[in-house]
Amino acid sequence: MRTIDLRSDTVTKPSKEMLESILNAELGDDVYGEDPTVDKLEEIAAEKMGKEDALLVTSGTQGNLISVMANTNKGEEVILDSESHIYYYEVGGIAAVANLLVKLIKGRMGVLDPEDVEDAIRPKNIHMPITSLVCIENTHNRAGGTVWKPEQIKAVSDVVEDKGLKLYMDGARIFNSAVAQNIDVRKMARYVDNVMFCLSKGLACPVGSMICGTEEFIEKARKYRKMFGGGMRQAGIIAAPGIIALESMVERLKEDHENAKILARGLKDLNFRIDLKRVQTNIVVFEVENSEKFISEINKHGIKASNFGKGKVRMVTHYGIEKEDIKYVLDTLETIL
Ligand code: TLP
Repeated sequence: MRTIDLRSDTVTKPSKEMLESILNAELGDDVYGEDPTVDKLEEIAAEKMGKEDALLVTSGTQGNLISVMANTNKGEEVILDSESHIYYYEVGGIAAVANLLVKLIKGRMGVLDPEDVEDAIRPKNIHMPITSLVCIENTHNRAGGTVWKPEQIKAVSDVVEDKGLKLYMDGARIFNSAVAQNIDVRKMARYVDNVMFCLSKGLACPVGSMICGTEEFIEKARKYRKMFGGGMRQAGIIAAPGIIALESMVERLKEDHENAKILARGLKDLNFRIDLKRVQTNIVVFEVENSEKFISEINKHGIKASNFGKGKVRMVTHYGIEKEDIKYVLDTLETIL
């Protein structure tokens, strides 16, 4: 029986071209700043985001933690969406490691209202912590892969700038957002001080994420990366597929988005509760009576999905998932029902 793994786009396997690039990569010790392949990847990433500099990190979680710390001082407060990955899925690192307070606000389909952001910023008052950072997530994972439009980022950025804070974007899937809106990723990145994106999700790399920002920010980030054990030696073996990803895996995200839409419409036709407005990229979230039971049932047919809690199931389309796989999933669900 074949397996169709829709738990996440993190399950993607590298392409043949990526594997070959690893064999041919020019390597050096990146802690000494001597790996030319890492240097090249960092240059490309910075250029794509329209930022001065970039840094290869081990994972999105590490990139978020490093970035949050490089933007703040201990004891300060960070404004976050209540369903954000940083708050929800990163083991509380923002409190346990970064020693920051979090102020949660509720976004609408993953997008924060600038007025809510403004209201959440602490006034200057001797008794209060200092608000120093606002984080946004684009695409927003728990909202169902929803995108932030450039003007929505700008509106939050205007508030943040006015109050002298920093704006950070967890752009783990920023290229999905750009491709879905048919815009250059820089149109979004320009309004944030710094941004993280993942190579290891829809772009199909085996490992790695990038953080991008000013030279000063990246210098601080590099120090934190070392502190967290993320200084890697011949990291060119990770960077080489990253270069391929940025050069040739971005446009194909369209296929994942198309497959997600086919899947979502098929689920709706099968009478699953699903909000089609949220299916904007490669994530499909829908409701079932008992998500645990549902997932174990589909597992028997070789289909894997994630339990999103409260009767919600998440399926993510990605490199390696074809239209016929989506058809198989829908046919199988029809039979099970
Ligand atoms: N998300 C994973 C799981 O952790 C839930 C997934 O399967 O979607 N930001 C966002 C928005 C993410 O979705 C993720 C991964 C991360 C950061 C963390 O990236 P990694 O997994 O590389 O640490």
